[in-house]
Amino acid sequence: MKKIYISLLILLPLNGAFSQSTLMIGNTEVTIDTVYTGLDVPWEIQYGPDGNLWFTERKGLVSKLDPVTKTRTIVLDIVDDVYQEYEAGLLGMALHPDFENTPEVFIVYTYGTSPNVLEKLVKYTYNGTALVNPVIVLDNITAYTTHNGSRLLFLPDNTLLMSTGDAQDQPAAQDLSSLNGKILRLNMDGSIPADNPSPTSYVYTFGHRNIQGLNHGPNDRIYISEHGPTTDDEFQLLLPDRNYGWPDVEGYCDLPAEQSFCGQNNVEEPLMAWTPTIAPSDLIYYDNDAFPELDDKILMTVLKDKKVRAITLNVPGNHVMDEEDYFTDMFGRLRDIAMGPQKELYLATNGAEWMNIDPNTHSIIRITPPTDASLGELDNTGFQMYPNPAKNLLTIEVKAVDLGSDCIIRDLQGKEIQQQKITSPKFMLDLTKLEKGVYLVEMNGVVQSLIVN
Ligand SMILES: [Ca+2]
Repeated sequence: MKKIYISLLILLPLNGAFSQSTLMIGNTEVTIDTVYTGLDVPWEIQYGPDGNLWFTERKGLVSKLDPVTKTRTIVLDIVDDVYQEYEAGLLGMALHPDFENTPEVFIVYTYGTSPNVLEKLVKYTYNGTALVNPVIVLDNITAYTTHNGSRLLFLPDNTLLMSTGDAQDQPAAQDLSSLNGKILRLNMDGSIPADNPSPTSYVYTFGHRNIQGLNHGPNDRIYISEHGPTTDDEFQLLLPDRNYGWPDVEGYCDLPAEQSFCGQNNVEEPLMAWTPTIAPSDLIYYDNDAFPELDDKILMTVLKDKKVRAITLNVPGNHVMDEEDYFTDMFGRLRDIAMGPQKELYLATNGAEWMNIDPNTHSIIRITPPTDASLGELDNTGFQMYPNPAKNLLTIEVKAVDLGSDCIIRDLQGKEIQQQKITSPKFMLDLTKLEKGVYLVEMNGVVQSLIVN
């Protein structure tokens, strides 16, 4: 694959936010652009069969976003009904598996008033412009300001999995009569599937703390990610009727008390446990050779460590062979990931901090792998800069026409960080005062993105 230095032939976008650039990922040049920004904690994103990107915002909005025109339409506003504080709010969403014929959307949100916060799963119908006719599928689940799970996933048999958190009541995770600290399996009408581990219980798996990732992997397997306490975030293979250990086991069954508990309680150990914690969130299985670095890997968004972790599994899918990190510190905290029909990736970014300080850093970012056609169209216009990513020093080579103009470095909001007059066709920039992250380098109307690490 041919390597092209310059790639960014764009003007600054209207709102000053990160617009479009390209980036080498290994040997693959991908295009990166912001599909939408200025959001308030986009939590769940899913590419719909209608060609729109559907997403929730935690304060209580469901939107669909046309990824071509970048037009956002709010289809549900339940801000007044949602209890939103800290991690609670409108969280998970799943479109009906046959959405084109049955346009139903399932969402999970917290409601009530503190300290009596509850969580419910509600089904809406999309009438072409809005979500209407709410039907409660399951409610009165204990919730809290933190640890509310809420990922949804349809299985091939049209039953629905829903993760619930322990809602800070740790023993509930081992209590099979509680709906907390579980993955529940339901029929779409809220009834209990006859082939659940117990035909009288929603409980599918138990011993969970706070599952934030839930999705299909290769070979009909299902994988989850889960937040540990101060240690032991986990990546797990989901098997029905298994105990995942919390709060008696953290991470692997490695301490003496854990080994004893695991031996007696049918505990499924994680495939990976991460200490220090990274705060894993949702995941997808990527299966396309357009992006060979990511092909055949589980891609898991990571909040605290602000990256995508690519996990390589063995063929049976029960052992992690390798882990690699991508997009580290580029977009802030990463909450969710989705894939579109061109095998492009969408990331929901959640700012720089746990608290939602600056909603303008909450965005949906697109990463598009190359096609032969798009590679052929790229042109070597403008200036060259290298290395990229850069650490302390950046070398820039410009064309004669650029001499005398200004070289400006901006942040992704378009704010000017650094500026200098171009007096030489080749010069160096000192980057030691810049924080790690993505910047825009602008010269004579041409803008390129720069990663500082
Ligand atoms: Ca352990």
